Amino acid sequence: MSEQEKRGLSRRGFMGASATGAAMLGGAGGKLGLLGGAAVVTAASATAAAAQAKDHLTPAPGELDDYYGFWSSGQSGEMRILGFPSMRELMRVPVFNRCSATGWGQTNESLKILTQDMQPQTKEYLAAQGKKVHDNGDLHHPHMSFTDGTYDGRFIFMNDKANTRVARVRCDVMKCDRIIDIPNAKAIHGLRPQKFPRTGYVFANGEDEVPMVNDGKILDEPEKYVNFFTAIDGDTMEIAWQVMVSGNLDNTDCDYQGKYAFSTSYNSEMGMTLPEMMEAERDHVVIFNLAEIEKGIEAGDYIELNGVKVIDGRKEKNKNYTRYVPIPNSPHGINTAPDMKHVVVNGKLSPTCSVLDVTKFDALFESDVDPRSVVVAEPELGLGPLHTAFDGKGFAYTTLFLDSQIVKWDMAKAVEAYAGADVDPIISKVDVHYQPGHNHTTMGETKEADGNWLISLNKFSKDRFINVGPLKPENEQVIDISTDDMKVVHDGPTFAEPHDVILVRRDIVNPVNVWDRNDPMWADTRAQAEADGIDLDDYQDSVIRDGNKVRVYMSSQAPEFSLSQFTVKQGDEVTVIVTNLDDIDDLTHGFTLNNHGVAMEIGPQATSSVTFIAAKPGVYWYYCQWFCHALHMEMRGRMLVEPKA
Ligand code: K7E
Ligand code: CUA
Repeated sequence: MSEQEKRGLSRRGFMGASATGAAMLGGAGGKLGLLGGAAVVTAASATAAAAQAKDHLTPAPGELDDYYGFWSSGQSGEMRILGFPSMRELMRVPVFNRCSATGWGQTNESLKILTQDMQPQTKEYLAAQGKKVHDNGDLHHPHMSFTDGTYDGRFIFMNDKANTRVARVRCDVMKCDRIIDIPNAKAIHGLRPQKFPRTGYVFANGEDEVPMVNDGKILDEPEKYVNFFTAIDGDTMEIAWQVMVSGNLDNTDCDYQGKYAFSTSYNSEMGMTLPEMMEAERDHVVIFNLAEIEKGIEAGDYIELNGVKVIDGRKEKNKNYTRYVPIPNSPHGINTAPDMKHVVVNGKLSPTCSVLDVTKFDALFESDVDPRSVVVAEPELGLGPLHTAFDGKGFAYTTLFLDSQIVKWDMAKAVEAYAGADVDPIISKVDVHYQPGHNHTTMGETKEADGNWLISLNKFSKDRFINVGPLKPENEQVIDISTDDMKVVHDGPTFAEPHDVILVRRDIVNPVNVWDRNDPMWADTRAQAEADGIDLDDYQDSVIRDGNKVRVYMSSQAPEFSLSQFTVKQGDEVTVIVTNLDDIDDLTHGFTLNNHGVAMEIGPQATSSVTFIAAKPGVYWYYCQWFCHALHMEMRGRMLVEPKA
């Protein structure tokens, strides 16, 4: 037996020797359909199988995963797609970041998406730094569009906390198609799409408060600071309205009835320093009454700020737009349960979760009842509750950041205990490694939560992997929750820094293999081609001169560019437009121009374009950087830059 096999046995063999281990394997095998007739598990076969338990998360070669995982990447600014439960990273979708592989942030098509919905003041900030686009983003919360309470496979929406933006990714091609700058608000954090009847609105929290008129003349007048909650139309990506609120908005979610959205809020004190922010015993959850807000907008009860209709829903205003429910100090995550009734507010600094009952929200707006009357449970769960996931069977799974654990608890029992019954809602706890932030169950934020798997996104990996220097990966752990216990079955390292993830049944997501030639992504490029007398679908190579602008049209078909050379003059602004005429699966080409910092992806049947200045005379090779053919290395050509006369 090799050293490796021995180690494998000592770590995993024990698990298999126990009955629960065998049961767990039966469950895992059943789910993946890989153990076949694993219903009869002998002790010996269980041990052998347990030794491979971890491997069974990875389907056999050629087998597919059961779920898509859409991962945020925090300060990396991209969205990632993983197969789940195997945790195999399948794709990185650039959104707020720049991407060397695809040319995101460099191609004209991506630059349009990155800049078209920028606020004028953002353009000013960037221009002052000699930039057109932000280089970074901080993407925390990717969430799919809903129809009737479950994922519908149309879009994924996501926030950028760093530069106050919201983006949308099209699920048919898995590319970002809109990025909007949110005015007034600062630092978009929590984000969730409306669940019912459909998305509909995308709700986005502004986390940092700023003076109402932020002109550099106000710093120390807390009463002049406000915060903004934003509703975006998910179809048009236009801002529907904003609500001015008291307190820093953290996370958000909404009901399954289409009536309310709600956000956790820390710093109800509106303090600017740590001690000031910690002062009050209680902060709050803000409940937004969608119908009342729409009525208010209709009736003209708003101010217009930077082109957005803003309703005043601050605490002391007592209008019917919002209600403030006191919650123990500094709540963080807020998660609506698949029972379509309960909402779990995670305590963070308080060891409790507060459970709200959405059926009691109407009363809050209709009469003068105590806002705390919507709280139906407040179990003490452990230290540092941050986020909660659900299995659709009445159980909740809450991450305990400080305890480095996940606690499984029974929501119904928590409600009974709050009403005075002598019951303990806590079912079990499992150690995770280390300090979990978000967790997520398969389909868990929809009414179709299936209770198969839980993932814990841990902020620290410490000793779980071989050392890679002072900067360590985070650690994400897959937990089998198909039986009564929670079993950690997989460690997966990940780079900076996923906060949140959604796990979507694979039948819901159906991307295409080849682009539609008429995709709106390159509509502007197509229009320019038409103006140049070029039909992008009936390809003619052309070099069009327009003053000192030169447009170079070519196609690519493995293993050749249609133009093996072209000539421009020193100082020309050159746009290279490449159409990939290959129309089969998995045949992406690229265009990289040596020593010009120019590179882009061109998917099958796609058109991409990139613009640069030909600054220095000489011969420059361009080549295809996407391995596409046995003669891929030969897929290249030359640009001649002639010296200025
Ligand atoms: Cu808890 Cu930004 Cu969702 Cu991170 S937030 S953990
Ligand atoms: Cu085309 Cu490599």
